Amino acid sequence: MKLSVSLLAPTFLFSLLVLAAPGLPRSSGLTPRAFVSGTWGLVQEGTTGVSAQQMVIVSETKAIIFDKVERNPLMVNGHAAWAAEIDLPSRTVRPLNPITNTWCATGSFLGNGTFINSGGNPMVGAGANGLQGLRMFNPCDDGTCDIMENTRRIRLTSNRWYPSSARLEDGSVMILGGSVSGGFINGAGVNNPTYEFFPPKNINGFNGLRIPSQFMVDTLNGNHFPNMHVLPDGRIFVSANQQAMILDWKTNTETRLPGIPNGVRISSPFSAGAVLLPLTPANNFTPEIMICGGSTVSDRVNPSTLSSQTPASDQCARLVLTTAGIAAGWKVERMPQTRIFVELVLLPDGRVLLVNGARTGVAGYGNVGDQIGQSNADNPTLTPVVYDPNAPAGQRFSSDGIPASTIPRMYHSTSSLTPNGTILVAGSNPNDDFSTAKYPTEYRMEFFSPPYMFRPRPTYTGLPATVNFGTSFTLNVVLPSTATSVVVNIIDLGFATHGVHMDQRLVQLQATLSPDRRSLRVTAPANGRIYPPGPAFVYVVTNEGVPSFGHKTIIGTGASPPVNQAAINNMLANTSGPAAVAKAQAVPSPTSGEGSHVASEVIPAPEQPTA
Ligand SMILES: [Cu+2]
Repeated sequence: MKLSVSLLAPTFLFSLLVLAAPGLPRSSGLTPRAFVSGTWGLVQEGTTGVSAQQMVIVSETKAIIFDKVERNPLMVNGHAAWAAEIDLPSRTVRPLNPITNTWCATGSFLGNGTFINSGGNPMVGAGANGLQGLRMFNPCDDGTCDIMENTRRIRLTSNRWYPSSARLEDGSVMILGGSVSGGFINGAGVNNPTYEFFPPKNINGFNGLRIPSQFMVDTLNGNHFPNMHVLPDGRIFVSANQQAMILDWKTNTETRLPGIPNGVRISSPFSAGAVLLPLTPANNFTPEIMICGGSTVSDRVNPSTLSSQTPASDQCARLVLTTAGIAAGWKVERMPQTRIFVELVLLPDGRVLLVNGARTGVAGYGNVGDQIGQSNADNPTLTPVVYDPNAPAGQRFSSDGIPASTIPRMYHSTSSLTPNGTILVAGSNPNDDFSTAKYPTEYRMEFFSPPYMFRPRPTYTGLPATVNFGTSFTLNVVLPSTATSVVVNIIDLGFATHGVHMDQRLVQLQATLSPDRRSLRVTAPANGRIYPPGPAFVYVVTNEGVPSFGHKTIIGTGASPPVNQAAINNMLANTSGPAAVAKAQAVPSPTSGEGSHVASEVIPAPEQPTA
């Protein structure tokens, strides 16, 4: 009989930890490789009412989702909604009412816990022009909060369709790239190869205006939704198309890195998933990036010559971002199947779930020669794969015990870890508008439950509402009887869209369990470069790999990011609001699909009445 590693490893490590534990202070400096094996749960329950193109967990009980303006069944203010709040315990939804079209926007939290959604799409139907949209949301528990927009005063410098964003060490957000108008793919005629900050900064001589990025020129055409990860030195890892770099935003310096191996393109419409692997005391908070999936097809041909049947890439590539790691280059592994727009979701036990996506084709809809319905992709990957970054090479991927879904999660689907440890999957809509064709507009929610959900769970109380850098706090814990030690993992659950998870991050904290196992002394991250100030979900994880519920706190002081009024004034004085939108002039120019059916007149932006 052959025992699989996933069965063997936890028992083996568990016994090591038990042997090591007696008589020693139960420090959590080690990264546990233990995890719970067994059968996963999968339930389909609840519907989202708007298609979940973008998903973000905003509190212990709420998620919000954004869609594009389309004929969704959920109504608000007499029109079809394109945003909604999900109540996770009851799996019900409440419509939200943004002013502008959130189609292919990005999202990040500020350091004070306010969520911002930025960029978007021109006017469609009831939705005003969102290309320069900047929408704010303060989470609430009482069903009264909504998206706040003031399109004349709070907006981006410039049009951004398919941008990315990242929360920085000062609690502000950087927004990078995108197109000035939409289409299947970026191109020189529509590129916005710049970045900006919210709130605007006077930095590098640009005083609130957008700052050029040569990387976003050099990575044309396939560079929509570049992957961004804030590194423990404060710089930002950025990858797009076949290239990677580190951006020092304080000096506007780009340091190029080895390109993505084997010619794989990794950003939309050749969307891979990317993740910053857990930062732990055991790895000395050394950053390592993993990028999975993508495609090797050309980004220069007319998309009608591409096929929904072309296999995507099965490559996962890892790069350690130290001098030695960069010199050693990308390490390539192979997933059990090829995947396009795969989601990489960090689990509380330090593993990564690969979920959603398709085996063949590319992102988007209405473009390739042999569309399925309107989908540019086919052959959905219905069974998730879990990846253990600490297992020996060759033994890291497993679908043992994971049920297959019956619901394809194609383009415009999303996934996120939730506070209680389940993984929420929603969305899929490779269509211009609501459609029942294959592949339809999908509203059904699914929840995957890893085997740890069925074990006795640790619980804790005493988490402060804010936890400042370098400070310590004590949790009162109740551990399962078999647990001998714990670690504390704080997770930024991130913002999911198009296979990209903005800001997703797992940082393991220094923590010491009292001899009676009832209190846990925890030390916050050292600074905002290890964990940018803002929301975190705190999971106490046993040596057997069983996490607690992830209660929410704010890392840092909870203060608003720095506001430079002169930079704001300069931005407003020297940029205009949403301008006339030309049809995409990218080469090749899309004549159908995403971006081909939008209003192109100048749209006066409505001002939201002030309360
Ligand atoms: Cu999109």
